Amino acid sequence: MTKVLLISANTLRMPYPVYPLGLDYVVGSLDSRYQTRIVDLNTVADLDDLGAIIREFSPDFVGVSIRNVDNSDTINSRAFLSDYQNLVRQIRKNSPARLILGGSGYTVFPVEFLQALDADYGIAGEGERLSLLLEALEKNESVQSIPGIVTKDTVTVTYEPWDSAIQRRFDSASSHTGFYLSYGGMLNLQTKRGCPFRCSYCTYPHIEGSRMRFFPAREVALKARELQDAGAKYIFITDSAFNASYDHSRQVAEAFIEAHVSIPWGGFFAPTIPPADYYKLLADAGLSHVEFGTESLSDTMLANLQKPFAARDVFAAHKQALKADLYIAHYFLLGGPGENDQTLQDTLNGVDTLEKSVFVFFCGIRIYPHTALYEVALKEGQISPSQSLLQPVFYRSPHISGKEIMQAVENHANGRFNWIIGSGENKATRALPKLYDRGFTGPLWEHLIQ
Ligand code: B12
Ligand code: SF4
Repeated sequence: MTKVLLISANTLRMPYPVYPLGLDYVVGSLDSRYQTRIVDLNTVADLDDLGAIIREFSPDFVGVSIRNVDNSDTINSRAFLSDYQNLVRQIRKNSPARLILGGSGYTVFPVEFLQALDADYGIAGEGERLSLLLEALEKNESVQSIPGIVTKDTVTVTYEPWDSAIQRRFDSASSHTGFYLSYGGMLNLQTKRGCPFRCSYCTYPHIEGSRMRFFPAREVALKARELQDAGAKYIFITDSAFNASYDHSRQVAEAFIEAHVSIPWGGFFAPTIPPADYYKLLADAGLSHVEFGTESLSDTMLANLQKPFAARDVFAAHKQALKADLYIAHYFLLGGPGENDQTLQDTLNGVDTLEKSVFVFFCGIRIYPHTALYEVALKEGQISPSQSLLQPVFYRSPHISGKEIMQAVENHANGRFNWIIGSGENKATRALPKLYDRGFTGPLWEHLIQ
């Protein structure tokens, strides 16, 4: 039997450790000819420990899931390439297996990562294609024609959504499931893939595709029940924007009610104008936390960022979510093309009118390939065509500096606890690990709402 070891390389614990959902799908795509094992680095003491696991399992193939490239935060930027290099060194030292990379972070920089980690293969996009890659390798066939496959000779990568079967294999008895259940109790769930919007800085349509592919609502609800029955205390829906289809998200909520899903859940939402009573129905189905990707409250900036809504829509969505008694967070991305004193002021003044919410501000926007922002940055000479963006590079508005933006936000926040600046090294989020240790569950930002 061919043995496949899959390693989740993500050990970031801010804002909290994230269950390696992608690997459930990768394992689910491999049939019984393969003996698979998932190792989550969050559950391994150190790299020596990992070395022992690798030697004992003796895999034919090792897959490494690369989720985070960096923490996308200008204020306290952290990149993870050197950690991945150490990991790969340890794998190579303990196994002659062929090394295959994949994951959402990997998909943004497939050729760069393959080279930097000297891996044998990579799969950009959906990992369900691992089955095709392994089959071709075992039969000594060429792998070049499989979409998304990266080899040492690849210069450009083809991206194609996976339209065949998608199956998640969730193992409630695995040690990593136990880890997430005991640390915050949060597991995660996907209801569809793809985002139809085209926000200028965003990688999601590139990672998942821009065509939405829906999972049947009943199947999603049964999976939610499986997570709940395994002991989950909270479910995060990982869709790029859960409400990108109001119809499908409503069907999922109705299916949750039918399947008696009783634990709270949350996810990312676009603050577009919802149909009447949309948030009420979702709240009745257990939705407790809404995370709006608002980004700005200046209509000029919303247009520049190609957001699919205007400031007035944000206020309407907020009002309806508030009426449904939901916990609300708004995320802001400041410093994009055209940001200036006035647009910033419009945003900060607008934020003051949003009641009972948490506001998270990122001051500076990470530039990723395959985005409209990349083209703007190139045109403005902020980056060059040959420049690698694997180490974080942030867009700088010509009209206002990152420092000035941060200062203005800090001044305006005036110490309010529900105004969080940056990704998680501030006072409020430093307290999170202690709360999880004490048995608190879910994302916990609701405790900051004033
Ligand atoms: C949901 C989400 C979150 C949620 C997660 C909640 C939860 N409990 O699950 C929250 C809000 C907490 C979050 C936080 C962060 N996130 Co986030 N998040 C996402 C999002 C939208 C979806 C991830 C997901 O679960 N997808 C669903 C699963 C099924 O897909 P997948 O993991 O990609 O797996 C598929 C493929 O990648 C592949 N695959 C995966 N592994 C492997 C392995 C092999 C060997 C192979 C072959 C294939 C393969 O196959 C899978 C099935 O097709 C992505 C963007 C996106 N659309 O992908 C960003 C994303 C992963 N996040 C990102 C970042 C940066 C962060 C933060 C660092 C942000 C911050 N500063 O706080 C933190 C880090 C948190 C942590 N502890 O790691 C980046 C990572 C890339 C980068 N720039 O570094 C992404 C890609 C968004 C972006 N900006 O581009 N995030
Ligand atoms: S920011 Fe959100 S809505 Fe916009 S393209 Fe990305 S995932 Fe879609």
